[in-house]
Amino acid sequence: MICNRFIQFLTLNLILCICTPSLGDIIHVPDDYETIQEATENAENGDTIMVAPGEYPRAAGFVHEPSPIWFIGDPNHETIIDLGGDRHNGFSSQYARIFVENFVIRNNSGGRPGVGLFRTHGEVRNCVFQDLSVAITISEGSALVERCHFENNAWNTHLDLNEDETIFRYNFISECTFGIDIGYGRSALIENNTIVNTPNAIIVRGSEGLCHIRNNMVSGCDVAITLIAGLLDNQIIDEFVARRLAISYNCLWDNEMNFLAILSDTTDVFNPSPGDGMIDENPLFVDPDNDDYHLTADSPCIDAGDPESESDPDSTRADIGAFYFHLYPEIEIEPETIEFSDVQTGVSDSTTLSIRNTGRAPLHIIRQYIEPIESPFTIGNGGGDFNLDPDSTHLTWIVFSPEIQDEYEAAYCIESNDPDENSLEIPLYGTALRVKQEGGGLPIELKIVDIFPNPFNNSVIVQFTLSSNNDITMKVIDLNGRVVKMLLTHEKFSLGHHSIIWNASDIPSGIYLVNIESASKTDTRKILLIH
Ligand SMILES: [Ca+2]
Ligand SMILES: [Ca+2]
Repeated sequence: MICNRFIQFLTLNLILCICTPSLGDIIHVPDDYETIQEATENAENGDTIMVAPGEYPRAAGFVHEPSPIWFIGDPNHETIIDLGGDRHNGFSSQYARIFVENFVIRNNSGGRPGVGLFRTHGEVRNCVFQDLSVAITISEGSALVERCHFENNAWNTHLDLNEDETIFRYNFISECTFGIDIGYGRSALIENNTIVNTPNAIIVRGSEGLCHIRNNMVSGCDVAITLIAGLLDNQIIDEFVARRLAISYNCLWDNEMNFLAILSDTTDVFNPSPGDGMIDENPLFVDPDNDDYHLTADSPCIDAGDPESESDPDSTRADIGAFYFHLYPEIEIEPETIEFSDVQTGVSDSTTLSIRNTGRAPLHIIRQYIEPIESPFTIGNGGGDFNLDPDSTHLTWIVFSPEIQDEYEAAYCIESNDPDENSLEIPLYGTALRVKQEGGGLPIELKIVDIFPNPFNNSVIVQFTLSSNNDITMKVIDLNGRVVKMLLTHEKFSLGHHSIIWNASDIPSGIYLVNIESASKTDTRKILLIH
């Protein structure tokens, strides 16, 4: 619920800031104003300040307005706010809602924040925070902090008395003193962060609200999750932990200690609730010695996040950590060619193609078609677009219905999201013989010519002939005479050969009778359905 709300929120903001500048003006720094502060003082509510690549000694501090306001730097992190080691804030807002994206903010001192939010809501995305005494402070407000890198800061995110839920997701934190520090706030969602080589990775203080900590990777830290609370009786620690912390689907690996509770009268190890998806195995990083904490293909953290959380961009279950491992679908089709031999003209034959997903991500079939369109080959049941989960198979029927004696050649084409085989072709061959003539070559009666395959397990083709244009009713009857399926009800057919496909997946196995009926004639055939 909460995630969806924020995603909608995020999407809306992207639309506001990128797609519809008419809601506010776009101001360029340094083209329109030389400094970010000057641009901010001249901006109006809803404006966007685009800051060009370059190094800037200051960002902006403001009180009530403009609000909301967007600050957008270069997406490749070439817009740098270097605070020169001084006691300066980067962006700091009281009451005004601010959105900060794509900046590198670095190098200050004296407890000042890179982004400071007081009594407001702010969103910080795709920023790099380096060598700061505090990266982000949020006081009596709330924030969304997403896809940021934090390196070598004393304090990363410090929340105090926040009112609404604050969200930290997909952040990478390395070599900081404190990772994510939830102060005496009410609630927070800490998900899919990777925190390494940071003495105190996640700290939760106080007793108010619930902190949901899921899908995080914490490795090489002194303590992964610390709970600090005063005035508590040690006897109720379990109940207290359960009320304050929901910890699930995290990989805590190679830390000195995973859980530590510091209470008023004791310091103790606590155990949140074992068995809820926690992983205590080597996450198999690509190259941690060179700061590459992406996952390798055999990592136990792939598809090991909370199944309830948002899917990864490859449509698979969430991975653990800030860097998901992209999985791919793999299409496999059998047989490699299809050949129909000696089919009588006016009659249909059919066979199935098996489409299998042998990859690790969902296979999306975008389109199936026969090339050229004008050919006696058609796609029967199983055509169209669909999704196929890993390790599943789908059957598509190929039908050959020649009208003229000849040799035919065409291709069945399938388009999918398999990255290296997004378009595949299966050659189709068919030879047609002249129809067996009874009388004058045209069908002389109402008759079921063939039903195949028989026995069948899901789909069956019923072929019939008509001696004249007629209204046809076709039904399936069980051995007690009950109608289990109406296939046709007074439908007009012209004289000649016809076939229809019946998908019987919703009917139990058994012997059935297929009955065809016109105003004056009727014919019945027995079939065996085996699921
Ligand atoms: Ca995944
Ligand atoms: Ca492939």
